[in-house]
Amino acid sequence: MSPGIQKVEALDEGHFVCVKWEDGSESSYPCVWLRDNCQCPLCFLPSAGARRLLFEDLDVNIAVKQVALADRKKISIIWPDEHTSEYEAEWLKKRCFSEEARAVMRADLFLPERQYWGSDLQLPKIPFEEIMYNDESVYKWLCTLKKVGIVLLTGAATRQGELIRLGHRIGFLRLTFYGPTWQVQDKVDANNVAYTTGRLCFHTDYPVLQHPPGVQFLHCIKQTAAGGESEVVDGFHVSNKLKKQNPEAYQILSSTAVNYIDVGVDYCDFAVHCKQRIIDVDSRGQAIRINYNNATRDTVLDIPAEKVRPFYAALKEFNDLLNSAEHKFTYKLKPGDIVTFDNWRVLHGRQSYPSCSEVTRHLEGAYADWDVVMSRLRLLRKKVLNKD
Ligand code: OGA
Ligand code: NM2
Ligand code: ZN
Ligand code: ZN
Repeated sequence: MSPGIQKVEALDEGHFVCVKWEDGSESSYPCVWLRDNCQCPLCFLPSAGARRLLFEDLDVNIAVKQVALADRKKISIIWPDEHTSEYEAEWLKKRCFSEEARAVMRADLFLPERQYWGSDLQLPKIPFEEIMYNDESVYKWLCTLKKVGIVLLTGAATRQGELIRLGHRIGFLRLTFYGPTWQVQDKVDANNVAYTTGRLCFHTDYPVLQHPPGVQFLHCIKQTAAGGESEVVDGFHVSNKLKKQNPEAYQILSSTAVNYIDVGVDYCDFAVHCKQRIIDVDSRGQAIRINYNNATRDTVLDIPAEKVRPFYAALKEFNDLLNSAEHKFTYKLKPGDIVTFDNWRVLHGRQSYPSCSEVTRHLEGAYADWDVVMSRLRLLRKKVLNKD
């Protein structure tokens, strides 16, 4: 419950409304924002939870004509054209513009909390069947996936189709050129290096797509006796290390646009090209997505010749850090295991295994988008914790 309102007044010639709360704190709201967010049925469509007011009809220099405290839980504003708006105390409190209040709202909406890990990873595990019938378990799964970046689901059936069931628990899977789900096994004339018995060094999947899949699922249906072990590394943790140890390498990898290419036929024929920074950063220089697959990195490298060697040197530094014993975690999937991980953060690889005329190793894979996963997480949080 938010505190009631003690006092409300217009400041700065009506350009701000200052709310004094009963707990003694104060919040100041710009009038242009208040007018823009009028909640009346003319300005807002509750059934869509969306603004009806057109930007054309918003005066960005608007000032209040009159502001009043309707009761301790509501203020009302009369605008120069006599339009009237009401705002609830709780609604206002949540949208306070102070640094602290914005940080609370940000955390609530986007769950930015991360637990970094290295070889010490305690791989979180949840029984697959729990995910199938228990919403609380799905909530726990998705929260851990967001925070840690990897969760192992155990005890699924050892047949194709389990990832489709898992997808239904979130909403829907992400379709790509490799199909709604895809089969990782040794194939003749493989259209991807993943479909061989070769070692895969640390990579994120599908950096050739402009918006690479946020979440990846790999369901082990059959596992080879020799080889085929999995490796994972926390790409954000390693990026932070690189930034400290070798700021120049970090600068190069977070600014150089690298070409990726994928041409072939699978679900349908494709010719995909894209440019990505290997360490994608936000406006504050924080890593937000790793885009690195050495197999699909193009032969075309669109940078001046003198920048080529420094680029390779920087990538070597990053690749070495990824592979350091301190950072990587090794495990072997068992039939019935489904590893689920943040494909924007966690790089994965596998050891090679002997090739054989029979299929000795078979994983079914699928992708989901973070938008879909976070949406389900928010809905389940509301349901499980019974809050909004
Ligand atoms: C892939 C992949 C891992 C494995 O298919 O992209 O990384 O263990 N597979 O086969
Ligand atoms: N597969 C596993 O970036 C990539 O090519 C990753 C994708 C073939 C769907 C591999
Ligand atoms: Zn209105
Ligand atoms: Zn992969």
